[in-house]
Amino acid sequence: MLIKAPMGWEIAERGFTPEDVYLNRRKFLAAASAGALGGMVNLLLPPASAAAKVPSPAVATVQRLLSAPRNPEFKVDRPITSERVAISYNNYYEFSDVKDRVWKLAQGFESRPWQIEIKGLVDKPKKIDVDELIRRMRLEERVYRHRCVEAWSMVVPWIGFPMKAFVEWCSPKPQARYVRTVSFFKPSQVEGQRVTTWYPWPYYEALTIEEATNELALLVVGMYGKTSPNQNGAPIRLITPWKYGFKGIKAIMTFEFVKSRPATFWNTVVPNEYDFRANVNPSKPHPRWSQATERVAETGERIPTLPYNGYEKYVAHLYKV
Ligand SMILES: Nc1nc2c(c(=O)[nH]1)N[C@H]1C(S)=C(S)[C@@H](COP(=O)(O)O)O[C@H]1N2
Ligand SMILES: [Mo]
Repeated sequence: MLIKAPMGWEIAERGFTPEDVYLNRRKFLAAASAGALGGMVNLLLPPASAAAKVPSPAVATVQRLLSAPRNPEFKVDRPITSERVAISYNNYYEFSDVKDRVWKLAQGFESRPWQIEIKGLVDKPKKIDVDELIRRMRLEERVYRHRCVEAWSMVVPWIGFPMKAFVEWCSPKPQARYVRTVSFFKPSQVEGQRVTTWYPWPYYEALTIEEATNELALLVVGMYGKTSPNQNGAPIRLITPWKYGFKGIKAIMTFEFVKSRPATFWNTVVPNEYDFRANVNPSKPHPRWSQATERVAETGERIPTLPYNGYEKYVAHLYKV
């Protein structure tokens, strides 16, 4: 025993993955607590340098994603889009305005480690690492319709946690009426921020507190049972399925609680085409095209668009005057 346990650590130090190290450590602790060693346990503890390595927070995130249950409340009467399509046909202007180039350009993007800042009208402004935040939240999978303002659509199994739980954890002051979200500014890592310099980078969006704490608003950290790939907004993005896709800001760094309605990216760039609410509405055409139908991205099939993208019963009350 005295010889065997330290050897396990030496092997782990020679370059096994954090997961192996973590599991070895668990085995070791289980053996140590089995009783045979009694008061000698401390002598067997690994050096601080080895202990500091594990378990990595990102590994803990992966383990939590794998056990996130699907929420049966959210069913869609259409097939789930293939993962291949959902992760290779993307809108993400920080990388490119060409949808099938985004995933390639996004491969080298550093989406971890990632600090999130919570500020503005909150009891206590704070910063938290994304994996620490994920550890604190109850993850679930939700299959949602996903409708871009350009009139293509998908059905995606997202994994995340309700924004409502996050807002409660932020503890906003009563004067806070909106949640403003801001993405990253890293022109050295992303081509779009170097080339399309006329856009007001970084991407920024906002919701009313009522929208943000509605049951549907989801902060997404994974999809198809894995952590989100960079092109879909790793490490954390918003999904508001009753709104056009552009409200679903990717790679969020800042959440700011404010009193008056903040400016938003697309509404600032083209105010006559993209409004603040951006609720899916088949009877209100875009100035340049109809919104009555949508093209299923995977098949090319044309189907009718539903009011609030099919989520009327969850959100229509928010917009009654
Ligand atoms: N930061 C950032 N977030 C963004 C965008 C973007 O260009 N930058 N595009 C939006 C648009 S227009 C859509 S339709 C969705 C697309 O999400 P998906 O690629 O995961 O399908 O992301 C939204 N979030
Ligand atoms: Mo979009």
